[in-house]
Amino acid sequence: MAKAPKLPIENPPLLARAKPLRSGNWTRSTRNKSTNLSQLEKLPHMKKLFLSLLFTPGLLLAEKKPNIIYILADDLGLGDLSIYGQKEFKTPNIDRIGTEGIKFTAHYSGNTVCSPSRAVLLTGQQPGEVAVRGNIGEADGLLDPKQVILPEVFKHAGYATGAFGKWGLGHTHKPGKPNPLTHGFDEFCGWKSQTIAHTYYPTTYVHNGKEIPLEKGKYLHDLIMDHSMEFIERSVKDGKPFFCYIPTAVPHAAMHAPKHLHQKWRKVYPQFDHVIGKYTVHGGNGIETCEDVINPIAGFAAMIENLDNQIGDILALLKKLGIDDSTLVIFTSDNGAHLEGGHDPKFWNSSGSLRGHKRDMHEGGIRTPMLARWPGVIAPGRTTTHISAFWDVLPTMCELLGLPVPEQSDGISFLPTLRAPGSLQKTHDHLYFEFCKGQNQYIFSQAVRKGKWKAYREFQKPRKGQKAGMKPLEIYNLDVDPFEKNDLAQQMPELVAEMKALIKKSHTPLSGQPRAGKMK
Ligand SMILES: [Ca+2]
Repeated sequence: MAKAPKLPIENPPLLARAKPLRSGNWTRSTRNKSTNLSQLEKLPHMKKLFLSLLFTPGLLLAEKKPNIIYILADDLGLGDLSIYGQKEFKTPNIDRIGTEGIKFTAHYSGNTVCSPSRAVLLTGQQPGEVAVRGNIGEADGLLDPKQVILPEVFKHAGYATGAFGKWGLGHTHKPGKPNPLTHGFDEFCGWKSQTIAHTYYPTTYVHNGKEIPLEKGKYLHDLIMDHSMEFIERSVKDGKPFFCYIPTAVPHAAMHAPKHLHQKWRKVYPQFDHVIGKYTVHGGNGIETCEDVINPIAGFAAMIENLDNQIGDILALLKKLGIDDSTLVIFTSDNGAHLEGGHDPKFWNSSGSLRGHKRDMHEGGIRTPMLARWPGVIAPGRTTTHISAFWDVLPTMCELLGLPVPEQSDGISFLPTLRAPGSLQKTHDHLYFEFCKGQNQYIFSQAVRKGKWKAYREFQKPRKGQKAGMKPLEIYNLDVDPFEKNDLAQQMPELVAEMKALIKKSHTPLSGQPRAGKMK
């Protein structure tokens, strides 16, 4: 077997070096920590300082602490929602989040695949700094336990915290191993691992660290969504503000959908009944099988309709519970549209006329929908072109809660944009992205978004007479060339040099860690 060549950068990093905290105000929280005053005496000095700040009148927002529901779709492209231009079907309930709130047109996911994108979201670290740079979601301990991550910020603020769906950062059921519960969630219900989340009919699921048999034929996604709504109701009953994180697996991997909706859409698109969607669940524990899907085109539409109905149920629940005005709902997706399980993003225009899909650094791989609704705070019907990204979510939530931002964060709060458009919103100098396919060094790419400019380059495998290396940097003007067709690099040597410098500055090579090609 040919030996894999080394990348012309330092080893593509998969695990981050430890980074000191930005301030002494944060230290790692533990599950079920309460913040009563008697406990302060037992805490280290700096943690006492932080917690004492929580009890200082006027430091918290004057308004009631809002509930947060953050819904993260999986591999849903920018063009997969009718509010972003989908013509083949409607997503009226998801669209409501945007029409009754705000639509972002330049929001970027944390990466072009699941695990690193989620790591960026939870840590607030930019893609060139974060611990995870590719899909290694079957490994455990991917997140640095010394970092204070998103759910822990909510824990510190006295919130109930729940996660429902695909964790994507290791197993969720192994005793003694990191899992959502050790990273700040009070409750987790979802898939046992990222790989098993490729099927919606696994043999088991995990609830609060326990692996539970799943009834044969039960569509796991629906069970998980039921748990998310029970969590919302229970939190309100308990009188606690809540952070409800719903990293749904929809519409990722196998095009499994509830049977009645699948049948409905097969009648709409009978011309695709000859197409069989296949997905193999690799890895895992070897016992999961993945049922083929007759007419995956119908399966995709049915999955989206099902999710859209459930978002409608959640919005109705907020009204019923009387928390509509005190709940911020955000809907987004972890990366661009996928090409698996018989899904046909070209048929659906899933990338919204952008170039590329999941696993590449063109806009279709990383630019993602984001809708945010908070009646009474976010004026309805707004659209923003503010350039933002997943690593902005942590500082946004910290600002919302009146808490310091954990040191590792590279983001900028977009709360000013949510509250009102205007000059208060700070902007990024640039956004940097990199992707290293977990176990394959041959696939590596980098991108920069700086204003209207987009820079892109990818690794070139060794070919006859040519060494392996990074291909020349490409430059696109997204204002006039959103599909990245017209490479301007030859005409703009100064911008090429500037972008190369930004790539160098933003990419942190990590030493002493496993190389991508040697990961097991
Ligand atoms: Ca994904």
